[in-house]
Amino acid sequence: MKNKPIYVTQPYLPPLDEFIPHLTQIWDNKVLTNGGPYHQELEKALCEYLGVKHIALFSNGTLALITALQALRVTGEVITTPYSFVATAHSLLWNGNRPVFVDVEPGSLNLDPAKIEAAITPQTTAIMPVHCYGNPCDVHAIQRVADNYNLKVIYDAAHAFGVRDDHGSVLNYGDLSVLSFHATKVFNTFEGGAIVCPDAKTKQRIDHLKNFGFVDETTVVAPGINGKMSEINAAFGLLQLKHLDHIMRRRAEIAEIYRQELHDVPNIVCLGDTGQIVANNSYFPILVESDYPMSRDALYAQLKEYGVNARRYFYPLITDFPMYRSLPSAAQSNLPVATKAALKVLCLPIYPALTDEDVFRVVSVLKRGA
Ligand code: T4K
Repeated sequence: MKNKPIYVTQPYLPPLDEFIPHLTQIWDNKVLTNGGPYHQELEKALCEYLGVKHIALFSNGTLALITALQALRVTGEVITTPYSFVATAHSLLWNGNRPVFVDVEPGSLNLDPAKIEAAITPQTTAIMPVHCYGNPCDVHAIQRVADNYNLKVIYDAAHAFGVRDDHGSVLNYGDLSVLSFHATKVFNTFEGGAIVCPDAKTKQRIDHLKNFGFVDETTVVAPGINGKMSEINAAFGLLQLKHLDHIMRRRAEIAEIYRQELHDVPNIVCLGDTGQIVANNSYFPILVESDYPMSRDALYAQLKEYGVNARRYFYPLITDFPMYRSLPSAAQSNLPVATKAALKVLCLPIYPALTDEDVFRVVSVLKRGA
């Protein structure tokens, strides 16, 4: 019998009957979007859950990134990582910024603060690091460089929902942090995203920008965009929040099985555990080292044969895509750590509906290969 497919992730869907009353409510009051009651309620609930001051909801994380850059009036060059989903750098191009790629640290695969300074020029105005896989960047070192050179810091925190260090939410670092609530994320609203901001004035500017720049019925103060989250998405988010403890617990259990089972498999290295007090286990990345009996790509193909759809996040590097590769900072010689990591990484399946049996099926393929 063919094994049922296992995916790298699958969204958590609460029981449908729990969503029906929300739909009835939306049908009754006929407010579908433009900052309706569910939108407002979700913003409040997320501030509380995440431990942040202000949040502006968006229709997706990419529009939130683009708007964050607009809100801070970022111009010129922005230092960022090649080791991320392509939306990180695309948001810079959409904003007319020039991405300047800096290599990552080998342990976390996050932007290496020690290499930022050498990439700063008179045109540099901001840094856009990514908390890759939800593992926090070296936020204090990044802030020191930013302060020295008067640069803004916008975190792409698409993976970092709910992650905390010993000061609280990692979303409070930098000038702004941007979340994604895409279906593949720990917390999802089908599509969705948010900007976390430190003060009411910035949130107000962001709220105007995501609503075409309108401040009232007849006044437009900026060339804004339509980035609003609809009531259906917001209501689904509120429902997801109720199930988040279960979601987080199950993810942690799965991560624990992988760690225990894989720690003595030669030449398989589990990433993660880099300074967070509360992790979200949004991904489970491993490195397939060169002495493993088969290549990363052969292992990826072998897993597929057993119905296991692992993913090579993040291969290719952003700097390998045609719109970036001719930039001087995109040269492989500038990015040796990221270049190696992209050839070794494999993200293993992790999501609440995955059973222990499924997890052991994944592990057994990795052990058989070794
Ligand atoms: N910054 C970073 C660092 C990001 O990782 C992302 C998004 C963004 C910014 C931008 O945020 P958004 O604008 O997306 O809010 C996925 C997601 O589309 C993307 O959101 C995510 N990062 C990226 C890492 O992964 P794909 O092309 O790999 O997704 P896809 O469709 O292959 O889905 C992966 C697996 O998930 C499927 O094999 C099955 C499962 N799946 C997926 C969907 C969409 C489901 O079971 N149900 C679903 O509805 O990009």
